[in-house]
Amino acid sequence: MTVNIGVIGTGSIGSDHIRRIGEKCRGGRVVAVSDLDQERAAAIAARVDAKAFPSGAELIANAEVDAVLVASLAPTHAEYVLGCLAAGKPVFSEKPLATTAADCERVVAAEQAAGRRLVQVGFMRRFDSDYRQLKAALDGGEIGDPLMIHCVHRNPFAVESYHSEMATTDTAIHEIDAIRWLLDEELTSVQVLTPRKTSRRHAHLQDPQIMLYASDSGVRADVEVFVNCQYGYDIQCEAVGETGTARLPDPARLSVRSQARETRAVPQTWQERFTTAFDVEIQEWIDAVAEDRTSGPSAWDGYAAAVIADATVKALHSGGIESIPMPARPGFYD
Ligand code: ISE
Repeated sequence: MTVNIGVIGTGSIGSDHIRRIGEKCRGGRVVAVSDLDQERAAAIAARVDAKAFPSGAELIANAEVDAVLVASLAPTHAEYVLGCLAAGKPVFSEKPLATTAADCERVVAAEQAAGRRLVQVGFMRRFDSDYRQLKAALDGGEIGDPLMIHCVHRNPFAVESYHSEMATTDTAIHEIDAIRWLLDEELTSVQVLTPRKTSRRHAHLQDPQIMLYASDSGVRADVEVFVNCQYGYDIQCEAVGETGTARLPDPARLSVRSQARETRAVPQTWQERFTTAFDVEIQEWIDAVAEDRTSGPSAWDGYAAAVIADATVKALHSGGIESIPMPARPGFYD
């Protein structure tokens, strides 16, 4: 069966997904698109032989659309995901599932009321082969029980509209999900440290930041977010266990020795670093929709990340240690 997909939002990630569904993935095709910028939607629709819809709601309602991919602006995600649940259609929502934990809670409630899992959230680290190897090493007991996780998330520069809270909601949200997934545990408290600010930032921004988390079993995880590091897009993660450590390899790049130096390129963008992970993520989603089963990060994972993000932003402002009020996970999401 070919899954007929409607894509809401044709900005950078949305058009990237449209391209990968057409060129890289099997079993799906884009039949419908919508965007606030209707001209852009029409141009993309013409290019991929899809229909442009004036609104996301009309796209969701269209009978030809089997499943929906939401890649619009973050504050609109919840509304479209709720629309898909009401229509009984599988939906992939780019991260975040919603910009507040309260809106994520509405999605979780609506999905349970629908009686089956229809939502996958775009936490794409889980589809990266390096992260998967790290997870397998932890699950296989290769380093014994985990004690600490050290994460680094650096971007070369941040645009002026990027504000201090986005270090959590836009950037560290990836590590928040990755840490929960790697440990298979919830996070219980958070503190945010604010080092000396880089002079290479827009004046309003606290950059860098260090988030310190504790988990249910007492594992400590630290996340350095530094979004004006100048030199590249650099993602690191190391787990320290009782009998060893496991860390993400550096992305495979040619190492050149010449003129008494060794040099190796550093990726510059998230697209460059994670393009294959995105391909795998969307392929696995299409396969799951075609086979009428669930896969990948759930609406509960989206909700849990939002609860942790809310507490992290609170900790940024308070400077203290904030507890994370995580409700018990409903059996529906086991
Ligand atoms: C962006 O939204 C991403 O998801 C990137 O992975 C992250 O590095 C960046 O900081 C975010 O703004």
